[in-house]
Amino acid sequence: MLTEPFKIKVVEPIRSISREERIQAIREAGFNVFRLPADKVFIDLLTDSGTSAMSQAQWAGLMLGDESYAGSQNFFHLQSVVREIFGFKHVIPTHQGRVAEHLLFSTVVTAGKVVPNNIHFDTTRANVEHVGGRALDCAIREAFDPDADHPFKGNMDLAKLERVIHEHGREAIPLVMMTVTNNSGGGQPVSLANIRETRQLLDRHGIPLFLDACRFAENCFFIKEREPGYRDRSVRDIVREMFSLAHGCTMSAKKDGLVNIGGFLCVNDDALADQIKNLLILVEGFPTYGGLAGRDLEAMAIGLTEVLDEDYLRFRTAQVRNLWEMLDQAGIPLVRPAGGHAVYLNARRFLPHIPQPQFPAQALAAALYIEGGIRAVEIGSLMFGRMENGRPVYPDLELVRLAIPRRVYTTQHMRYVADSIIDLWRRRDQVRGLRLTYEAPVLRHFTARLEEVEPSVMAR
Ligand code: P71
Repeated sequence: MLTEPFKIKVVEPIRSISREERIQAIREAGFNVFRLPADKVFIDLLTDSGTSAMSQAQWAGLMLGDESYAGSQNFFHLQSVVREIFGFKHVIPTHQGRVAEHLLFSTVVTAGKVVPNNIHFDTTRANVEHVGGRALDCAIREAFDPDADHPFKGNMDLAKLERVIHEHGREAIPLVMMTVTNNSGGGQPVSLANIRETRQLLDRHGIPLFLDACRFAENCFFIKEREPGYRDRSVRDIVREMFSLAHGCTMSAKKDGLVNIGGFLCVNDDALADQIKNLLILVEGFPTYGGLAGRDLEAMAIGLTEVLDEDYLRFRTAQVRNLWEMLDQAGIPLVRPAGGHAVYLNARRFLPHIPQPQFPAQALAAALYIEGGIRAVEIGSLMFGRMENGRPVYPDLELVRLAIPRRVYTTQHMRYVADSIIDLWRRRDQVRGLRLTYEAPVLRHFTARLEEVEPSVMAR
């Protein structure tokens, strides 16, 4: 059902600036959309993270903030909600997802260890590598092929995972992660059957399984729609079953927690929880607030409950699918099928004249900004390209992600986005490649500066 199951109470004006102003802005930003001031963006699809509209209940919840340093009531509310939804014993709040990753990996990963995942997201990979570990991607073959259709394209390739275990040995693998939905591979879901089989395989080797849970509700809604045997089960039930298969999870509540800031880490193991809490106190805060205000904990507790509303999830996934369908009908190359939180353009096929060393996906993101004031994000060579033994290595996928913030944009906004992309598609041969003029040693895509390899026709 494509009709929003909410109405609008508070309005945030947005403004479209002229094409000339946009060209000026993207040049000043070094062709990096992260460096654009947000008021120069018309439709902001940079991320679905921390960009949700909160509900009236969440805004009211802010007034219930108990800002006690220790033992805030909002923590106990959050703890009970998380325990009930996910079923884990220890709930450790953090101010966002990557801190949960950092705490977990600094506790269990040491130099030379290996952490497999279906596909690591950039912060997950960076946090594994930061402590000297190796982050390996073990998703099924289809996950790396934008054109392959598969209902659970986020699934783990069990044969690949088993090979990794044999090659490196059980002792080298402190845990295995699974990202639901698989963000770097197109926001594609993982099936419950696949999680169950992964757990069985890991049990045989005594390796714990952790879920990267950011988009757990969207993943579980896809399970209800697509996986045999789950149509009549509630999403809440499916979530409980999914997390019963894991030893813990990391969560960025900025996605399916429907909040602007927040996250947590869950584990069942008492000793591990103690170690993590001690580190939390050092870097983030006391374990009953974890870097957040009491009011933020309250909003998170309420958001986690609201996200399980199936009318909301039906609308949410339909809105993303609708944008995907408008683009697909126009012949635009996309990752198939539509993801849970985003539509991904296949930049290699959109701009076949731009070679990978010239960052085709970044060039497409910049061109889309110039075209419609739309800000999307590159998930390609800028984010994941790296040097290995003095040679550049490029990722398989060269994507531009149009992430849809939750409960923020209307169906008409999505029509505008589709029309802008279709206009750009007709003039795609005018887009030029980019080269780096500045890059940071890690997570370079956030701050990189680039320039066009030759003067663009777009700019005229
Ligand atoms: C997303 C983000 C946020 C982001 C990160 C990097 C560049 C642009 C935007 C964050 C995730 C994620 C997964 C699967 C952990 C995190 C970290 N995603 N796992 O997709 O997608 O969470 O941002 O709260 O620290 O735009 P955090």
